[in-house]
Amino acid sequence: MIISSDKDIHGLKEAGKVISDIRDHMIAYTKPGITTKELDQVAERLFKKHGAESAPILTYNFPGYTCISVNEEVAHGIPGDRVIQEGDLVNIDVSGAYKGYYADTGRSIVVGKGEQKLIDLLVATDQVFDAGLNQFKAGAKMNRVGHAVHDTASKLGYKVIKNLTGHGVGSSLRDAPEHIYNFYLPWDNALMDNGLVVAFEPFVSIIDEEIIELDDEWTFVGKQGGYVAQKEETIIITEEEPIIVT
Ligand code: M1C
Ligand code: CO
Ligand code: CO
Repeated sequence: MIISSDKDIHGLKEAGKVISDIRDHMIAYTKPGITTKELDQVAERLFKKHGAESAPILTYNFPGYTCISVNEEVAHGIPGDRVIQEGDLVNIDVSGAYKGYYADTGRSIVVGKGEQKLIDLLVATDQVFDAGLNQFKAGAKMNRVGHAVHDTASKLGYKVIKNLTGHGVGSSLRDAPEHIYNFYLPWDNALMDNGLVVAFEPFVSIIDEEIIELDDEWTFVGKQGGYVAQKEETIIITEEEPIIVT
């Protein structure tokens, strides 16, 4: 969506607060011994408490309130019996609707004491995210974002997942633009509108550049089975710095 009033900004910020609060509660509960289903139940309780709705359920009838992806799982992991272990790489992706506005956010974390290579991956993911975030400016070409994402990841010695992208968000889980690429597309001349709301979500990876879907028709894993981390925020593009609502 493109925001057209203070009411929209307010509504998005409110939705962003609810959704990021659910994300942060889930992260706080992500400890060895808890199952991904139990973590999702933390989200269920909070969605209900706030009077918010899960976007994966509303939009796709996804079998969970949130997506929880562990180790080899990259994204869209289905909450279930899997028990979180010390050292796991866990991605929690929360998206939902509150009073008609949609927000989408995700984080990868390492549980407890983890391998150094995973900690390094998370540090790199933050740096890649920030490099991309700096490129959002009304009137600029959208392809600067992917350029900065890919360049920064490469300089740090990492890959990006090329077949996962960010997207417009706000009035639904997936608004226009359909894709915000995490690599450089020279022919893409699209410009960023002032007030455009997007979910920016680079996936930074140790070896893979592509994901494939498992037979459950939801879970994405790396084609080569390597570790991948994501950070996602819902942002409003302005002529100044973007506003992060999550
Ligand atoms: C695979 C690109 C990554 N919140 C999820 C998303 C996409 N995730 O938009 O960030 C969608 C969840 C739908 C089940
Ligand atoms: Co998401
Ligand atoms: Co998203």
